[in-house]
Amino acid sequence: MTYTTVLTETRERVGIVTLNRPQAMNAFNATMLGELFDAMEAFDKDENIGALVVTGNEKAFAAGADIKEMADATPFQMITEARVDVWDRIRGIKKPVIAAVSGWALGGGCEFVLSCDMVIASESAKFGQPEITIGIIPGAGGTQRLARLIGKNLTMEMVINNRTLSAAEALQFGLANRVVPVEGYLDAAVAFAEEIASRAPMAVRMAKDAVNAAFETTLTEGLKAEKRNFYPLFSTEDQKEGMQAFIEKRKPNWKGK
Ligand code: DAK
Repeated sequence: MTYTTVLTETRERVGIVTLNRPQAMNAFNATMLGELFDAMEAFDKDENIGALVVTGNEKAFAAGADIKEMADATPFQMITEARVDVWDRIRGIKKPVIAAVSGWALGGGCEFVLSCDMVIASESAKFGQPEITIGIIPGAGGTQRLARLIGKNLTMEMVINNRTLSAAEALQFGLANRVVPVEGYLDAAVAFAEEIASRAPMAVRMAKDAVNAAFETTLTEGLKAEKRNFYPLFSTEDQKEGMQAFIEKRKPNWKGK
């Protein structure tokens, strides 16, 4: 598949998608959004891939939705046009998605990061929801996912008063898993993803699904969801292999089934 606004690359069992509109600080226009999710879904279907990394460039992960593209939109267009629904496609990705963030992650860029499963931030990463400065509010989940992740008061400050978070603050408040030097930040994220991609694929898939249930429902329902994902793993060859390998004091050899 040839894309015009994203680059794709495979390293071992990791699929990398790089946002590639540097002239616009990687702002998401309709084309880039579609290509981003097409590329992610292709990696998700590829059994040689165990985890995904999405990144931008050193200066900008993504500066949000393309303001020039949406400046004249009507509410009707915002509701009906495909570019709005498309943001939800990330929820269908079954494999772990790691955001490798350097520079600006603003507006929809920050919201996309919040929709990923884990975040590796370079020391220059900056996260913010500046929509208020252009007369709107976050529309791709920022108010909800940020509030769940970092709490209400700081979310209010970010959303209402354009407070940005540094990489160190993102780590402190649980938005980033690790902060790494700018130089080599993508390699660090890929190494992190490679470790995840080397684990038992079905268990990884069930684990992601179960953790996500914690954000969708009550504790009682969430515990049921966890059980629903736990028991079937005992029908996989990888569970037998994993436990036998432990007993035999050797490394497991995963089959992905
Ligand atoms: N859109 C379009 N172009 C952008 C852009 C953006 N978001 N951000 C930057 N650019 C363009 C600039 O216009 C400039 O283009 P030229 O003038 O050279 O043609 C070029 O990128 C370089 O930007 P700057 O000259 O401004 O570079 P600086 O280093 O001075 O500043 C910056 C970098 C990232 C701090 C600044 O560019 C900036 O503040 N950008 C805008 C950030 C922002 O306001 N983002 C929020 C956008 S609103 C929804 C889903 C999603 C959304 C809404 C609804 N639904 C599903 C309902 C999302 C909304 C948003 O994200």
